[in-house]
Order: sequence, then C-alpha cells, then structure tokens
Amino acid sequence: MGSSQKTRREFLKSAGMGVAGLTLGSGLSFADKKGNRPNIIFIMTDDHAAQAVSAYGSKINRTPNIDRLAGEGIRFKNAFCTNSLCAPSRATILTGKYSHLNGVRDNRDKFDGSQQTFPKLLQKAGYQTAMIGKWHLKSTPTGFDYWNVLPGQGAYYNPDFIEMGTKRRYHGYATDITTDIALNWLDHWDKSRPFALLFQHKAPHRDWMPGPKYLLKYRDKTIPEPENLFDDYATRTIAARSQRMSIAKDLYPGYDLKLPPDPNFVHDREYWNWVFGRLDEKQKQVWQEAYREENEAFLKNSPGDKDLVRFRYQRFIKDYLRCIDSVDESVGRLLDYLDAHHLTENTLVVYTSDQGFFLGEHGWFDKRFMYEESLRMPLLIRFPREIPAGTVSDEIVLNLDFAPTFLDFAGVSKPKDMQGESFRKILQGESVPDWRQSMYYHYFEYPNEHNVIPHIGVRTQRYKLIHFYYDMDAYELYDLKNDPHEMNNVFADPKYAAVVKELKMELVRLQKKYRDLN
Ligand code: SGN
Ligand code: CA
Repeated sequence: MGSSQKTRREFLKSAGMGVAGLTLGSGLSFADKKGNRPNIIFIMTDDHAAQAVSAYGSKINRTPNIDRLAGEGIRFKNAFCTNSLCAPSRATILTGKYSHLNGVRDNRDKFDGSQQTFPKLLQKAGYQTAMIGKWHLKSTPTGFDYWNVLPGQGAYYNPDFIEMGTKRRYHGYATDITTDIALNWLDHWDKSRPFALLFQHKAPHRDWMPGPKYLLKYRDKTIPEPENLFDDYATRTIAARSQRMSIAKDLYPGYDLKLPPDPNFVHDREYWNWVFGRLDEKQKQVWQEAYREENEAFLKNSPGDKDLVRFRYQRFIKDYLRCIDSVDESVGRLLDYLDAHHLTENTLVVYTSDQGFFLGEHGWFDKRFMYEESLRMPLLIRFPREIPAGTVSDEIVLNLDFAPTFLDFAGVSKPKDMQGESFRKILQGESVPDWRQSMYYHYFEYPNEHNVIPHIGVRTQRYKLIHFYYDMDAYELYDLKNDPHEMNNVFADPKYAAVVKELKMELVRLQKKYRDLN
C-alpha cells in the first residue's frame, strides 16, 4: 500500500476544491471542460540515479532545485523502468508499451515514428507539443509542433542540435544550452492552448564532462564510497561476473577518467579526441588547468590495487556529480521561470531519468541489470492544483505509465493498446486498492557494450526474481527487506522455495499479460 501524508478528500477540502475533480460523462472534468487542462513539462535526464538526488537521501551530493519538486509535490520511492537502457526507456515512455511491442528493444533499434505516441495524442487533443534536448531514437521526432534535438548521444561542449531538420552548432555547454532553448520556447508558446514540453538533458551520461562552472567542485573532498564497491559476487550467477562495466577495469583513462589517454588504446584516444576536440582554445585551457595538478600527482605516483580503484571511483563520481550540478541549476532556472510567469499553479512538472545508474555499487558504473540502482528512476512531480505538497508514495509505478497519466490529465481516454496505467489518483494522494503489486522487466541488449546477459524479472514490494536466459539459464532471488543491496542471492535457499514458486508463476502471468511470450 502506498503512503501519503494527506488523503485526497482532506486535501481537496483544505484547498476548497470539492468538485474540481468530478468527472463528466465525456471523460472530461469540469476543470477540463473550461479548457483548464494543465500544461505538462517533462524533464528527463540521462542516467541520473536516485542515489544522487538529495530528496532520496543522497550521501554524496545535494540537489536543492530538484528537491523543490519533492517538497512541493510528490516523490515516488518505487518508480521503475521496464528495460534499463536509454532508447528503450524513451520508446516506452512515448508509447506506453513494452519494448517488444514498440520495437525498441535496445539502443541499436530505430524507433518507428509512425506509431501512436502520447505527444501525438496530446497534439490531437489541442495541445502544442515540443521536444528539446536528447532524443536518441534514431528516427526523426514525430508528434511535435517544435523540436530541437541533439543528434545521437549529443556532445557536452559546443553541441550540434537539429532544429526541425536543420543542423546548427551552438557554443557553450549542452545543459545550459538545452535550458536556454527550452526557456526561449516558453517565451513564445501560443497562450490560447495548453502545452506539453519534453525537456530532456544529455547529462549526466558518460563520459561525464562537467561544465566550466563546476569543474573545480568537490576538488578537495572525498566522496563516500558505496559499501559494496569491492563486491566479490560470491552468491551471484555468472552474469554479475561476466559484465564489462567495472570501475576497476572498464573505465578508459582518457575518455572517462580525464587522464592522458593510453597511446596504445586507439579506441580511448579516438573517443577522447572527438569529445575534447570540440572545445575551443579558451575552454581547453580552463579544462586542462582544472585537472592538471591532480593528473601530475597521479602520473608521478600512481596508487596500486584497491587504492587505484578508489582513485578511479573518485574521478568518475566527481565528474558525474558535477554534471548533475548543472542539471540542478537548470531545474532551478525553469522553476523560477514558471514562478515569474505565473505558470506554477497550472503546470504539471515531472523530473525523472530514463533509468537509474550504478554509482560504484557492486563495483560498477552503467545500468542494464535489473538490480535496484539501475532499475529505479528518480520520479518527482509537482502540480499544486492536485498534488498535496510533501507526498511520498511507495507504490510501484513504471515508465510505462507516463503516457496514460499525461493523457488522463489532458482529458484523453487511454487507447486500449497502451499497457501502462494512469497514476493520477496516486498523485492526488488517494489509495488505489487494485494498483499493481508487481512489475515485469525485460532487458535485451547483448553483448553490446557492457556484456550484460539478457534477463527477465519480476519485482514486488518485498522480493525480486531474475531469470538470465540467453546463453545461460539461471535465476537469482533477493529478499529486498533483509538485503536491500542485493548481495545475497537466496534462490537456492529452501526457506524461500514457496516464494520462488509464487514468483515464477507471477512472471509467467506478467509475460502473458504484456504479451511478451518469446
Ligand atoms: C554509450 C556508452 C555506454 C552506455 C551506452 C548506453 N559508451 O554507448 O557506456 O552504456 O551509451 O547508454 S560510450 O563510450 O559511447 O560513452 S544509454 O543511456 O544511451 O542507453
Ligand atoms: Ca540513459
């Protein structure tokens, strides 16, 4: 059951809004009939883990602006993605369908832009729609009145953007530029209709290049390490051991760690030259000066063994957090803009990330696995007209649910083939008795690029069963109450036999329900 601080009835009463939520036969509420449908701003970052949001109790950084959304709205503790990878998550968000039905199982697939998406349905219902920032779906965006997107993964410095088909290079830092473009769009929207703006940052995706403003932040600090940085995978299947996403081994010296690239490692040198080569001379000077002293000390006296892993962790995490500092600043700029333009009350603001990320947990970076850090999406939503301030929910909500939820707010009925559910009632602080008690997960991409073996899985409030299938056939079971960091696979423990049996059945039920049968 979800927890929230006020019931919907209490909230509506205190807000003097007793009838506002009543529904008319047409599916539109009184408020909707008056044309009072909310604007929607969907802020999504790339790879921002909940462990790096202070509203989620981060031990490593502060995100005061993102936290504002939690304080003034709702924070979901159990928001999950259905396939922890960029393009698949984005395709699921747009369509409200699992990967096997929307056609984007992994980052190599091209999104079929002719299919049904929530921006198209909103557009049809009279919304003006815009998509700004990271798109990453290979095909041209459809369903938007305006779009201005980064090609592919985009670049951190002096990025190219494609504005309605025309490519243009901007000077500066991607997070700041994406924000400028979004605020500029907000200066010009047609005030006679509501809008839906998808505002999607590239940050803090690999290779974690901080903007000039935050290059020196955390310099003299040591960021706390996760307890399981030196995980030995003792109880796990071979999947955990065969990945290639370890802090110890798989970060490149130049591209990832900002040390001189290894001259014999062509891939690293080429990647680094490509991203660093974009900086102008002044930007390069500022950059080199920021890392110079530490790099000199490292090259003179490199640590060994575990201390080397620690050094690598510090390098990675500091740059990752610096990227988030720019994102947090961007959210602050947007929220201030909404206040200044009297848009706060009638705009639903969502903050999320396409998936989670390992920040050294299990010794890893990246995502893909169904383990908690990668599965969980930060999800904070503010809509003062309906969401009681300071609400916290532990209901299981999914990226699959975003499309039906936005349609619900726009007064548009959910198409029958959308697989998610609207969680509008949960936002309002109501308890929803028949809400899902388990979620279904399916990861496909293999062996590209981090060698994570394909798996399906089911997670309930208490347990998680994972089935690695492709070139192996093995299960893992975690008791999340006793083992929140998933260090102890209890699949073979006879005490859990009944749980295993039940979850295997649940997995089959969900495969049927979502029509993922191959
Ligand atoms: C790039 C990264 C990978 C990352 C994928 C997917 N490598 O390929 O480390 O897993 O993106 O990330 S890089 O050397 O090109 O940086 S996703 O978020 O886009 O799915
Ligand atoms: Ca991502």
